[in-house]
Amino acid sequence: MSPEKRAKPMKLIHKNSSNFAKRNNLSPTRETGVWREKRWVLCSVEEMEVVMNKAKEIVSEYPVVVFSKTYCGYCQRVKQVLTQLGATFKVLELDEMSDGGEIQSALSEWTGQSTVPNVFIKGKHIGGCDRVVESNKQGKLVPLLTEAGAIANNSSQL
Ligand SMILES: N[C@@H](CCC(=O)N[C@@H](CS)C(=O)NCC(=O)O)C(=O)O
Repeated sequence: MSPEKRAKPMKLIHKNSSNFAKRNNLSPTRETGVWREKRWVLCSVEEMEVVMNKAKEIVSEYPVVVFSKTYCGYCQRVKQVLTQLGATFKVLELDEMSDGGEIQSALSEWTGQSTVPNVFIKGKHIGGCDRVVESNKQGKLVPLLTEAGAIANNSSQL
């Protein structure tokens, strides 16, 4: 039987690989499940590691990173907030990337957050839309963005 057929769909799209492996009688050290093009498929741990490293590199490369999906209203809200604050930020639209599902699974394992938007500032995991909006309301977002170098610091002009 092909690995694709052995991988049962689960209610939750993103689960950590060891749980997925246990449920599907797989060796947790060899294979993991990822959501790819509307179905669960098996993916080697090595392949997952490559994607995890890719996600971590992107996060360390840019002051602000938003993992997003084009059709997601929460993602649009986050991008709108950041734009209104005049921040520069890197957006990755996972639904337009061939390895978007794998990246989302890697982010889920890394941060415990399986949804988009998934926002990082200066390499630190911030969270989703609710967290970003709340942090802005509390006046904490602008200092974070400024410290990250995503907003120009105009204090010298005062
Ligand atoms: N309360 C969350 C809501 C995020 C959410 O529900 N995002 C949806 C997309 S609009 C999601 O990620 N669904 C699962 C998926 O697309 O894989 C937040 O503040 O970010």
